[in-house]
Amino acid sequence: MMECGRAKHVSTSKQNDKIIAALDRFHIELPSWGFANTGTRFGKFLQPAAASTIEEKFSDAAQVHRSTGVCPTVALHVLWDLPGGVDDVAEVKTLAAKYGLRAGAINPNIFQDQIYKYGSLGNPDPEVRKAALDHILASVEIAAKLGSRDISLWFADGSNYPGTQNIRHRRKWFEEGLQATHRRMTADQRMLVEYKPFEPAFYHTDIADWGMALEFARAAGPHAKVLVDTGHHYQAQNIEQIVAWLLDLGMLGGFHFNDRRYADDDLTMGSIDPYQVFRIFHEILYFEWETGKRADIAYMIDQSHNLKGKIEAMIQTVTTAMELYAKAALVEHEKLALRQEACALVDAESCLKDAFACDVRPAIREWALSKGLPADPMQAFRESGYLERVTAERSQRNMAAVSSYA
Ligand code: RM4
Ligand code: MN
Ligand code: MN
Repeated sequence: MMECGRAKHVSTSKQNDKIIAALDRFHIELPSWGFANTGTRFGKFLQPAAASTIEEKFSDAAQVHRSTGVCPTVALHVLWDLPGGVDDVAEVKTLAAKYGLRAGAINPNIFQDQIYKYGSLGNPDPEVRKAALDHILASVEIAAKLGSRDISLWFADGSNYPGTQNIRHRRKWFEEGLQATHRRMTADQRMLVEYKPFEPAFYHTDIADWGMALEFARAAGPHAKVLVDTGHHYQAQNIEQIVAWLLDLGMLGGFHFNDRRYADDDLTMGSIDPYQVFRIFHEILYFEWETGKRADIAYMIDQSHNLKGKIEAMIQTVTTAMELYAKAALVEHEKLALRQEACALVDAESCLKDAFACDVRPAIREWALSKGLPADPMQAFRESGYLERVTAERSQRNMAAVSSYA
């Protein structure tokens, strides 16, 4: 049995080495929209320090990267971050570099304009489908110019009532749109197809689950993969099994991490069920050990906090991600494989439980100090005075922007 699973509870030096090696290759991408004022369907509670401009978003993201060391890229939503499209690329590049960051996944916005009331690529109106495709193709170009590899596609398409849309036609239109997108991509780019079972559509969603996303990705072309957003599943769904399947099929492209209690709640990663995140990371690391291959996966955060301070919530998220990844790195794979083979159920399960129970925080602190990073990212951020400074700079403008649901 692993030592820290019993009396000691902190990692041994051999385990420290495993944690350090794991963290050396761990990166997680921040979402630009996680730093802006966002709300619920019913209203926004504004935060005086929230970012409104792309420069402010990069500046805030840089605080998270500075304190944790594992977030060099920022995912962008085209209309929110590059409203001028391709013309904004040069400025975004300059700003990213100014704050020591890079642009990450590029997310087209094919869900908010009035024309998308009945869908984007799945809309019965060919002109709307074309407008959506044009925007996605422009996003591909933006990504290429920014040097971003991933085009991350999430569609709000679907319908609210039985019988109101032809599901098969919409499926074909989606396939055509995704194929056209794939043809426009460079050989270095990837398309990530995200699925979601409901919301904003509440009867059918055009890409409702991983099977549909997988089918679309395969139909689109060799550089299309599936994106798993942990909040986009039905209750009790076994997400790590989906992860294991997609890994085995070579079709797992990336994650949007967040936690949930009821629906797509976008709560802080690991706040409700840290063991689930651990199990996901475990499946990935077990696959890597068994195959000797590095899984090519983009880890991204997809959260926007209404109530927690945005930068602090992001630091908390990244810290949690590092801890759970480090715990997963402690699973003893050889032992696990033998125990699985022998159907030694209790002992096999213990391989996971012992690793999960291990306190990896001292090893993470050691890793951070060896990289010249603060041992305690949250404390370092709080002591930096950054939040007070931007609160003073931004609060007047933020608090004037009150909006209501109706
Ligand atoms: C969706 C989905 C997408 C995100 C949009 C704004 O629920 O998770 O990834 O970009 O929200
Ligand atoms: Mn998402
Ligand atoms: Mn979501």
